[in-house]
Amino acid sequence: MVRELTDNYTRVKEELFFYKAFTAQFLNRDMKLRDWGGKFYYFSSEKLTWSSSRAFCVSKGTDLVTITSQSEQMFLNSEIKDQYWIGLNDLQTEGNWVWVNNQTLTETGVQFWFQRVSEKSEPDNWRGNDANGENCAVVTSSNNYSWFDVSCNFMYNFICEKKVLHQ
Ligand SMILES: [Ca+2]
Ligand SMILES: [Ca+2]
Repeated sequence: MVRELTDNYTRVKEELFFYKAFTAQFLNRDMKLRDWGGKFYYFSSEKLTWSSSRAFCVSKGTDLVTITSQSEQMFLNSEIKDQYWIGLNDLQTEGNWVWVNNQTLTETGVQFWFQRVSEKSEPDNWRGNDANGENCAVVTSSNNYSWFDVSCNFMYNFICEKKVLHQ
């Protein structure tokens, strides 16, 4: 009973902290805060580079979103329009995609890269826009909410996620 109350208290406290972190600065802006699957999400109204997006999330006690199930991907799809940064990158080692919490795609067991029939599918590390290739991932509503690797220097909206420790 006491344990349960403590957990509930911690969860409510974390939720308040999450909402306060974002609303303090962005009241009246076109941003979205959502509560799903026991986690909290912030859908930005501003567009930033991947690393600036991540820094922003971290400054609010969150991180860029990690997508660890098909149902989570579908929830995000229902909330977005155009491209949003997600916490997936191969900045450290080309072709080795990892989430910001260091989980690999093998560990999470789900991936939603855009597939092409007769050409190379995503991620393709295309160098047409950036000599460094493409090392950061977006989820995009066009192309059936698939993931694309793109230049980390592009400016996109982004999704922050707060994991809740006590559920
Ligand atoms: Ca790459
Ligand atoms: Ca690409």
